Amino acid sequence: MTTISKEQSQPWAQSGRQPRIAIVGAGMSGIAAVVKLRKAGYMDLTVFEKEGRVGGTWRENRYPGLSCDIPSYFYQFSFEPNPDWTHRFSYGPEIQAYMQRTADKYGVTPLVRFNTPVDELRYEAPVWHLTAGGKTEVFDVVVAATGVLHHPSVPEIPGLEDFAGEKFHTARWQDDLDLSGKKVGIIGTGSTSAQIVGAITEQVEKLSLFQRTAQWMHPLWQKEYGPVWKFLLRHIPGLSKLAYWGVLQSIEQSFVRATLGNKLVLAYVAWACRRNLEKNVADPELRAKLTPDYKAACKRLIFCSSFYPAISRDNADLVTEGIERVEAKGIRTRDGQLHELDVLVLATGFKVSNFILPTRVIGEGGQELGGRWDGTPRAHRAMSIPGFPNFWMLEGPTGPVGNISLIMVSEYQVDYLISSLNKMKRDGLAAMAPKQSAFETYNQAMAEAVRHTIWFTGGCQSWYLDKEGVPNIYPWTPARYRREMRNPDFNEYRLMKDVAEFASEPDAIAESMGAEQAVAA
Ligand code: N01
Repeated sequence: MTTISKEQSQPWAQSGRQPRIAIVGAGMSGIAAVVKLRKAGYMDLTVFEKEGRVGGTWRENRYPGLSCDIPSYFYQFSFEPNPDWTHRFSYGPEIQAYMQRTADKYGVTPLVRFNTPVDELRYEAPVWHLTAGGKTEVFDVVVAATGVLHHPSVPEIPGLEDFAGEKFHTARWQDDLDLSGKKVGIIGTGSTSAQIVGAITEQVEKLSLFQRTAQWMHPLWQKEYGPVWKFLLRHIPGLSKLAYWGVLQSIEQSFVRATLGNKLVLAYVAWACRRNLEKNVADPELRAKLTPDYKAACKRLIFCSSFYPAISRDNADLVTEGIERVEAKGIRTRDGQLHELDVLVLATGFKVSNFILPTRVIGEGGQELGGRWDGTPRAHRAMSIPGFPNFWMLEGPTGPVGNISLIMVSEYQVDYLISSLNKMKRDGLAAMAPKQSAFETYNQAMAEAVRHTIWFTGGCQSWYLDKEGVPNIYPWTPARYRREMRNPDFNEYRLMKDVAEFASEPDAIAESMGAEQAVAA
């Protein structure tokens, strides 16, 4: 622990100074946080970024075919409408350029300490001690904007280390690798894999796709935007907003309803996916292998029009026999066959239970976040955790992450954070954290409601499920989440004026740690 002066530990809302806010991560939610916090008058901001550029997922993912399956006019910041999107569904490099441009334009970039991963966050009421790059500093508020899909999940397949060719995870794409004339193997059949298969099959000598589970796919209605439309967007006031709102409504009324269990929309999605498969895969044997045995939209629905034509090509092989092991020359499947490969791509997804971990986060009473979660991360309204005062997450556990714009979700969450800071300022609070009881009520209601969603009833395994097999995802409509984020109920929080007094109350600490943990302690 660093020794700090009395002035440094004086609650910001009682001393009239600005709160020192640390934002961990300079991806899209970190950028949104800086822009909106500054607009709201919170100016003392420091962003810690583990890599050398802003952009988060769009900086890390550079694989061929990378695109966003959420329409461009909806996958943008509300404060930075872009009339120049070239396509209805933007390609990765264009989104990354937009992130960089926005960060530069709004003065985010100079606030970022690049190549500075945060090692530890320790709460010493009422401030956080943040250790990064061997240095410990004090902050009043910490905002974890670390994203969900950023820790590559590398499968434990025997022999993986023995492979003699190039081998990498999709989020670690080798930029200078020429795939022409190569035998390429891809393990995994999620959204990432579908986009890569669609993009590279034509150029490689042979593409072997190792499928453990077939996926339902909806066509992606891609379209290039012409100059007239871009001119209108630029010059007609409100047209950009209308486009944003139009897409929001169409998604909320269609795919969102499907995932939440609306039978009619689900029937449409199932029909559209089946028709997509039948129309685009002529070979009945291949079609059978590509037909999932669970309901459409149970896994994160894939939107892709290039996959079926690519996997139907003569140089593509869909391997459904299980993987026995990896060898120096390729992959041996359980039927004894060796699939020779020059390049092995792991499209095996991400460790989705980590969020800010493995950063050590230590809250009240010395409790560690990793231990508290124990592989089953939960949060109050996807943003805060009992026992971790003045600590907020963007895109934290239990948030709405299924088939909608995460930029929109992050912006709602930043608005909620600002309302909370304003409350602290108004009431001269030293700290706030959700009550254990409010956290439990929220999570129990969620656990009940999520059982009616297709993620639970659809009969599949997916990254939405936690280690208990329960979807860790917001089970109501995004419109409801929007209302909740706009109207915080501060009765759900412990609002602390005098932290020293609070810390000496055993009952309060027990509540903050959760009853069982406190008993064990
Ligand atoms: O990862 P995934 P992803 N042996 O977890 C397989 C977002 N995204 O990177 O289904 C063999 O979906 C696994 O098999 P199974 C989007 O939210 C968005 O593709 O578990 N196979 C599965 O097929 C998406 O949902 C866009 O049986 C193994 C695959 O690997 C999320 O990112 C674009 C295995 C992992 O699929 C993640 O997508 C791209 C093993 N040991 C991604 N382990 C947009 O357009 C795993 N698999 C916005």
